[in-house]
Amino acid sequence: MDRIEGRLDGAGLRVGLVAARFNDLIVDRLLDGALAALRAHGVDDRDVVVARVAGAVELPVVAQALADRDDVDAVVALGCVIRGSTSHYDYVCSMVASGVARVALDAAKPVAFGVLTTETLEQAFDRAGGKLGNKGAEAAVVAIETAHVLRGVRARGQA
Ligand code: INI
Repeated sequence: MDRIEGRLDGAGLRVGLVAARFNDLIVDRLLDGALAALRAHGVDDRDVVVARVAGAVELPVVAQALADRDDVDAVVALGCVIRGSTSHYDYVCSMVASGVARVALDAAKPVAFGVLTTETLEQAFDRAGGKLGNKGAEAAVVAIETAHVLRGVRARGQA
């Protein structure tokens, strides 16, 4: 049996982050968590690029531009959609979720989904460094892991 698992070593990995400004009180915490997690796992600050966009709807197109760059190995998309603050919550959630998923498949690179979709601001705080952890940090670690899994799968295929 050939088992391929992703290491959580970010040394040498080049990571692009795209973060929404909408709900920046939350998204800034997700971004801080993601950057801290990348550093903690050995990603060099010089190998990190951060782009800011207006809202969650704009995340996929900029994630795509980052993923298309030869000098980016993995992308992390960060945002926060809160049901209470919009009547078009479902549209925003669906656009960002399907858009980010499509970018990952089209680019064949990890595009981690660090977008909170919550009912309330309190639930968002809980997941942005509160009692339920930091989903931005978790997404960053998943990006590192998935980049290694992809490398492993591709390397074995060439053997
Ligand atoms: N964008 C978000 O990131 N979160 C939200 O909760 C949100 N709400 O509530 O509407 C939101 N809207 C803006 C949207 O992402 C786009 O920026 C806008 O529609 C322009 O394309």
